[in-house]
Amino acid sequence: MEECIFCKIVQGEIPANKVFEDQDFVAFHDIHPAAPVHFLLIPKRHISSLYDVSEADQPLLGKMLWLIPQLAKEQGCVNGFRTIINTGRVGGQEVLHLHIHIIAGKDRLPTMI
Ligand code: D5M
Repeated sequence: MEECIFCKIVQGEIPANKVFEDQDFVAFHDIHPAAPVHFLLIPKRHISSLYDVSEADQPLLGKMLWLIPQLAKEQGCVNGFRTIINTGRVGGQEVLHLHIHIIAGKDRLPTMI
């Protein structure tokens, strides 16, 4: 996806403050943090949104969920965290590459991003 900004992060074409990377995923700090901890976990493969996943994506999605608490702990989220997935226009999704927001670090976390 030539114009996808998150694909460009995956390809190393634009910089990101990465907190994790393996063969399937990248996690990096959100450029507009809504809380002291605010990072995004994305699959390297371009999937536009949660609306666009297929049955074959189940292992990827399972790994994605499993990774969240590991990365949250590494980022110091000792008392929990919030996850947000915006999906499509109605869901307020701005970047059309599947991503999960992981936010924490203050008492009143936003419910929407
Ligand atoms: O949120 C998309 C999120 O992506 C939003 O919180 C800003 C963030 N963003 C956009 N561009 C970048 C770059 N280049 N680095 C880091 N974070 C970025 P959504 O759920 O689509 O509304």
